Amino acid sequence: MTKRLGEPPAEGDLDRAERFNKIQMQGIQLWQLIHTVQNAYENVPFYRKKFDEAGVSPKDCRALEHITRFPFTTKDDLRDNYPLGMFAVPRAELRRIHASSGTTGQPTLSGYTKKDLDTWALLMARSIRAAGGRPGMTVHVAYGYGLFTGGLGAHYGAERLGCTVIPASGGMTGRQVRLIRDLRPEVIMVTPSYMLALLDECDRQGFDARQGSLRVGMFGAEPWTEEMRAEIEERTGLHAVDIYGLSEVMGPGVAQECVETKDGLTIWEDYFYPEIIDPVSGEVLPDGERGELVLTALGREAMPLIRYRTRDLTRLLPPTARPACRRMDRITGRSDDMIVLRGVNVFPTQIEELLLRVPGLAAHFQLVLGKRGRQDELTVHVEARPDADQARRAAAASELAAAVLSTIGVRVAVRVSGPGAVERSAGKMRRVIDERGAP
Ligand code: DLL
Repeated sequence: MTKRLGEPPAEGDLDRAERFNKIQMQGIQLWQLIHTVQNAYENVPFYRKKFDEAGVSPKDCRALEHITRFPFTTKDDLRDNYPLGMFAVPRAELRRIHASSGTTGQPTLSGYTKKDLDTWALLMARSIRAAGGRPGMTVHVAYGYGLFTGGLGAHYGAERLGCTVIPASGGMTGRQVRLIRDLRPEVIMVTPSYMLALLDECDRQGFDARQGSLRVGMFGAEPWTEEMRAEIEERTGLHAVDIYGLSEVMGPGVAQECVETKDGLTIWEDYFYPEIIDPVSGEVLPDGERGELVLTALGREAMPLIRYRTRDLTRLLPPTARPACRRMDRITGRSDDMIVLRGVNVFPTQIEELLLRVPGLAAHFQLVLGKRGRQDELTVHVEARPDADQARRAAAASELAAAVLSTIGVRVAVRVSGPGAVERSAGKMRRVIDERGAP
């Protein structure tokens, strides 16, 4: 499909950092890094101990490449220091706390000072503008509001840009579609999987989204593929762009795909310093190589995070739309989402990519891990498109199984069900269901 690219923002509307050259960017990054490392060492006992144990101190950070002298921070560190141990400011200076629940139930918290919230709104406004949003437009926010950073992050960014916000949050799908029909937003911000649920609801209401008002969709918070982009753009006529972030380092708005290039996520490097490491050895890899993304939040007051291991797998790419901001490729998955099936690594995104190429299959799917005898077995549970008859469904099941075998190299079972059979989620979709029980 040929890509219909959108208009970039006018040069004069960009933030200064979006126009920086590499030297200017590196200057800002170093200045911010030095202050962040100092803030962490002086105000967070966890970091003081960790740096002391590693034999490093803020004096060792005089150039950007010195960052590799400092130890990584992990999700376990955040859990171990729950609730307030990672914060560098007295509690009274915190203006907000978000939480991410994770899979283990032990939450990790993320705290913000007034300045941190201001930076976040600035970066979200920048992201919405990079996606094609403009002051005066209406933005429908269907990311969840609450402890999750998606809703409030999007909300304050859209207000900062000068947009009208519809704080729909997740759920009540029928009402959301009515609001979209009545209020005619140009921009929608939502997880890609919930966008599909909204589109199915549009079909149920007999509303053709292509004839509607939406021009831009900002999709993130979970992995998705180029095939999903094509599917959503085809059904809506909007520009579907990727947005990335995580609550630990801020929330949405760490990186944003620019609508004029649609070639991966531009990292807002004036506030985040990215590295890619080998997830096993921890060795830093050169730009272009795939590995785990590590982020340092630059200039964050309440919760300085040094070299945070995101567990997200991607690679760094040279700048395109903004001269001094490198890009990151789509996230292929998280290291903890990876299924190892009879020795072969399988990511849900690989399955999504393949199934969307099979005629008759819809984008709603889950991967169910079970056991047959002593062997693990993976079943792809996927819905048929409403117009696919029994014969097409059966053919689609074999086509998908064959495609998985030839591209990923592993045998899977495929169950094709009727429309509506796969669980819907109003936020992040749970792609993998493990039914193997305790070993
Ligand atoms: O998901 C923040 C967010 C909200 C991002 C809305 C974008 C839009 P957490 O709940 O802390 O924060 O989850 C962060 O979600 O480490 C990735 O694994 C995944 N993720 C976020 N954006 C993307 C994306 C929010 N564009 C975790 N593509 C991250 C793939 C993503 N995965």
